[in-house]
Amino acid sequence: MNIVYNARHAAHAPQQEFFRGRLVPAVDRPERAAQLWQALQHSGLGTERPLRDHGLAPLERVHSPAYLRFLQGAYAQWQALGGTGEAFPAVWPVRTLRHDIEPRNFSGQLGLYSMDNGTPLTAGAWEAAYWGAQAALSGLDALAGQGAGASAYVLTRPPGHHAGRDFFGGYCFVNHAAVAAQAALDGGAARVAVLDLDYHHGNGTQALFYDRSDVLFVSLHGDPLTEYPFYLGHADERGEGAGLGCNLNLPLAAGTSNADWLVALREALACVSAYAPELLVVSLGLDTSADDPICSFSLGTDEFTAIGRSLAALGLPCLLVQEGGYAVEAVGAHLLAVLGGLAR
Ligand code: SP5
Ligand code: ZN
Repeated sequence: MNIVYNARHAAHAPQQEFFRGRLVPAVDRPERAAQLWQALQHSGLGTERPLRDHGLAPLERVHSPAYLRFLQGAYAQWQALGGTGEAFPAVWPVRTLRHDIEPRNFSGQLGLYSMDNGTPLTAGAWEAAYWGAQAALSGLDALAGQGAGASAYVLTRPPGHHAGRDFFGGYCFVNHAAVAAQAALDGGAARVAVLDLDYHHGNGTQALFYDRSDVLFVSLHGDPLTEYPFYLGHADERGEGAGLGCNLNLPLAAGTSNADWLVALREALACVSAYAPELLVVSLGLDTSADDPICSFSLGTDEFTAIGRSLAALGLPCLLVQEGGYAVEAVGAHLLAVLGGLAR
């Protein structure tokens, strides 16, 4: 097992986020990744691989230049407006408003490039997210030439799967899994599958590849009728144009039993297998656990081990990228269960 760690995740250390109109303690805290890293180091499960800088070009294959420019300068602009602490949007271009003109006003830009007010934009968000994408690309490098059963785990935060071509949200700024999938295609792969196991639907990843046949997106998640991100992730979203049939959503009711979750996992894996990708990217959210503070599935160590074993059974090169998972005391054990199952 190859492991790449983005130590610069700690540059993004939000204190607060909005929840029901009030500022509450931030959920995506550096402690999450510290716990994961500590668990990994004591496990003897993998070999750390170097984090190499691949520059901005691979991010520009997924995100718009205007959005990347915005992200890099956002916090300085917020401060120039007199903003202190984390930046939060206050206005959004909803239906009937225009998306094709970037306002000169920074509040206008912040709304144009975001999807919610629950994602604190900190001074270090860009640094942490940029190096997260570099970590995912480095994980991909580690897999090169290692053969069909090879796997790599990328430990980073903030997560990425809610971030789209030109917006942040759901604690995500840069879509690391999508950047890696696109880089694999650019490196010569014909087909890449992305399996998203986070509790929340990966709206950013889905949207990025929705009309394409060279990326299969398959996701198990809390039903968006009741769960974030609410506006995408339904079962009738099957892809469009050339991508028709290359998108599979398996929304599950909050409170779904572990047995039913595993049935859905089997269906997801059968779909991945049938697609015969050259690489599998897993958006590995651990917020499906019974211990998670913001989610409503109840996976435990046995189920996380089962995830790892079923991924191994696919016999595909596998790049796992860390997404959500907020039960600081439990995430380490859950990660080791997945990686332990995979390594057997
Ligand atoms: C990658 C990922 O898991 N993103 C999740 C984004 C969820 N955002 C909405 C959840 C808001 C919960 N905040 C509650 C804090 C007070 N308990
Ligand atoms: Zn999540």
